[in-house]
Order: sequence, then C-alpha cells, then structure tokens
Amino acid sequence: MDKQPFAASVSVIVPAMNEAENLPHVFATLPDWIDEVILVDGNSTDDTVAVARESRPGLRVVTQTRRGKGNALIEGFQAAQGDIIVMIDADGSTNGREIRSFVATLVNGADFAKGSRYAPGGGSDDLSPIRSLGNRILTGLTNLLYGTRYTDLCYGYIAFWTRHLDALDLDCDGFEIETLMNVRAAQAGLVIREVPSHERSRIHGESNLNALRDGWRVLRTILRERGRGRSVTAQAQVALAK
Ligand SMILES: Nc1nc2c(ncn2[C@@H]2O[C@H](COP(=O)(O)OP(=O)(O)O)[C@@H](O)[C@H]2O)c(=O)[nH]1
Ligand SMILES: [Mg+2]
Repeated sequence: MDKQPFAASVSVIVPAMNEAENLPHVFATLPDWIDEVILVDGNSTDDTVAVARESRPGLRVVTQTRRGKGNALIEGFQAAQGDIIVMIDADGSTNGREIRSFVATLVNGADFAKGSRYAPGGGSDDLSPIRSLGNRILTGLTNLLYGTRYTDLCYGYIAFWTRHLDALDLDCDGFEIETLMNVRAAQAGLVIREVPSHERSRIHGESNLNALRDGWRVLRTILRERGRGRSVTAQAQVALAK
C-alpha cells in the first residue's frame, strides 16, 4: 500500500444509482491511500450496494432519504469523517487517479478545487455538443453575475476541505448541485482553483441527466442565488444599521 502522501485525511463520496456494472472499475482507479469511501445509494434496483461492498472492503454505505444527485451528495458530505472531501461519479467518467492533483491543490493552499474539462490538460469523451454548448453559456453567465473566472461550471469532480461545509450551506436535490457549490464557494470568499481533468465516457448504462430539464434547473439556481447574495447583504446592512 502506498504511503498517504498528504498530511490530511481524505473521504471520497460516490453517488450511485444503478451503477453495479461500473463501480468495480471506478474503485479500481482509487489510490490506496484514500482514508474513507462513502457510496450514497439512490435506492438502486440493481445490485449496486452488494457489488460495491464486495469490490471495496471497508466501504461505508449511506442510503439517501430523498431523490437526486444533489441530495445524495449532501447526505454523503454530512457523513464524511475526513479532512478533505472529494466527490466523483460512479459511472467511470471521473478518473480516481486524478484525486491526487485535487488533494495537492487543497493542501497547497486552496479551499475549493474544482475539476475543469476546459482547462489546459483537461478534456472530455462524454460531453455531447448540446451539453457542451449549454455548459459554456451557463459558465459564462455565472462568471458575469458572480465575477468568477470558471471555465467549467457543470462538472461533478470537486474537492474541498470538510470544514467549509457550513460556508457552502448546501440545500438542493438535483444535478444543479455543482452549480450551487461553485456559486456559494465564490460568495463565501473561498480560495478556488481549477484542476484540469479528463472526463471519460460512462462505461455502462445511460446518463440520468436531461439537458433541457436539468439545464433549466441550473439556470434557475444561477439567477436565484444572486437574490440570496443580495438578501444576505441586505440583512447584514440592517444588522449594521441597528
Ligand atoms: N445516489 C444517487 N446518485 C445519482 C442520482 N442521479 C445520478 N446519480 C449518480 O450521479 C453520477 C452522475 O450521473 P449521470 O447519470 O452519469 O449524469 P451525467 O454524468 O451528468 O451524465 C452517477 O454516479 C450517477 O449514478 C440519484 O438520484 N441518486
Ligand atoms: Mg455520467
């Protein structure tokens, strides 16, 4: 077993809904030195949980209480015991071997390390033209409204220090989770760095994402969070004026 190269413990959170065929491949890419792996099961109807337990001894399993990837991740984050949380997908598209560069980015001073398929060295075998276009537009809108310089808004490979969970204050159910995390990380003033990442194709099965429905949820999140930022500022001003 490799020696843990960092002076911080690492929890990997894997949301999974019917990913039995993919999970053994995903777990095979995880470095030996990961301290904790938490599978958040979305009430799978295949043998996701049994296969996962078999291929990853010591696996922790959380069964989500609501529906959606966002709810799954939030419940997984709450269960995490490591200093650092890394979220990856269960379909083989995010490569566990990249975890090292995410953790290194955090240990070297970032609060929040987000994967980017568009950063130099990144890429994707999985993005359809329509999703790529939508993601670029939503990324541009976010940068305009929040003063961020993101190159890739809707990507599920993110790592952060667990101590920032309160600042992120996450509350959503669906695929808009990454957007919510990216916007709230910026609003909370966290030090954010992008990490180049190469997304591979899902190995088996089909995506649960619907570009129109979920793109719309992302757009609503981007617009709504501005209001939240303002109301927080307004509340702060009211408090100051008292
Ligand atoms: N627990 C749980 N996992 C989910 C849910 N929806 C999607 N996922 C997982 O989230 C990850 C990304 O989902 P996927 O369908 O591949 O969407 P895409 O990568 O955006 O095309 C995969 O690991 C899915 O199994 C859900 O409702 N619950
Ligand atoms: Mg996928």
